[in-house]
Amino acid sequence: MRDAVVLMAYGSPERLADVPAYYADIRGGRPVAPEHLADLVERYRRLGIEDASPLNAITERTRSALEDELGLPVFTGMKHWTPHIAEAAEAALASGAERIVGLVLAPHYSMLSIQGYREQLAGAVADRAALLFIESWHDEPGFVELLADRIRGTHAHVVFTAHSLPTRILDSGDPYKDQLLETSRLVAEAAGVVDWSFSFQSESPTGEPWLGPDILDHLTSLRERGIEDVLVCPVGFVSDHLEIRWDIDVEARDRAAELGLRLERIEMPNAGTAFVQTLATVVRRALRVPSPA
Ligand code: FEC
Repeated sequence: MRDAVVLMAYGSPERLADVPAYYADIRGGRPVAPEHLADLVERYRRLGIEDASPLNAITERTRSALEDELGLPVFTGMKHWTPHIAEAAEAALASGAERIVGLVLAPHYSMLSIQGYREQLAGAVADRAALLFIESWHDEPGFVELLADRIRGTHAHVVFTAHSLPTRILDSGDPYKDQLLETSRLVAEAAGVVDWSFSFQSESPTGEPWLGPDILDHLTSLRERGIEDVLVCPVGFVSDHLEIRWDIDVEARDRAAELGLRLERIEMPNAGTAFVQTLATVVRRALRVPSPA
């Protein structure tokens, strides 16, 4: 059997001029308010994407390291930008793959996130190879241990975070929130941290209710409880990208400063060796190939 991996990520614009098309893709044909677009362009400008697009660069480093680790071809597919998931699927098929493992660089399943990756990949593969799609890896021991290492020994109150989603996901029994709380609990237990909480981040202005509490409100509540030091541990993301480098490093930090709170965040997994080895373990399990001793 010839195997290949399609490694999927959200995708990020390379240039400020790409932002309108990128945002339109995220909105999936629904209208974009001009003020929201202007705000997004400004966030990307302040992130400096014309010089370096962090998410795309980190995803390429992860892809290359995973390919070396597995000894299998790995192709990158982006949900909302280039190279698209369909292009990665074609490249995997062109490499002769009879089985394709689909792995998303997001650990938690939701019908509003991972399901979209699955539909794009399955549609592109179109039964031309067997598809082994990994739905979630939120409790993978290597991932839990890696995050536990980042918070072990802290004296700060640990706030685990993840991208919010519209509350309507709860009506259909979506496992997203439960999986997020499960990861947070496992990480805290592994690190021996008892002083922790969870909040959402990065809510989008779509006009419907989103899961809360949002981290900015949550910081206010923590300060009211007398907490002075916070360590943010984003469990729902794995890379330094807009949602980390803006929403946490700028917005949450500014709010913390206003409140007189000290706020730090953990170093993200990015393309680190232990993280790539964890991803390789997840892929090998899907292929039923034993991991090296
Ligand atoms: O660095 C970058 O350029 C990209 C960072 C980025 C990541 C990311 C991950 C997730 N999102 C999820 C859900 C939603 C929903 C909407 C939504 C909107 C945006 C916008 C930008 C954006 N997201 Fe994102 N997301 C990233 C970036 N996201 C930019 C649009 C402007 C804004 O709201 O700031 C609302 C869509 C709509 O309008 O209907 C829902 C989820 C994740 C984590 C899983 C994953 O990575 O796929 C869930 C990274």
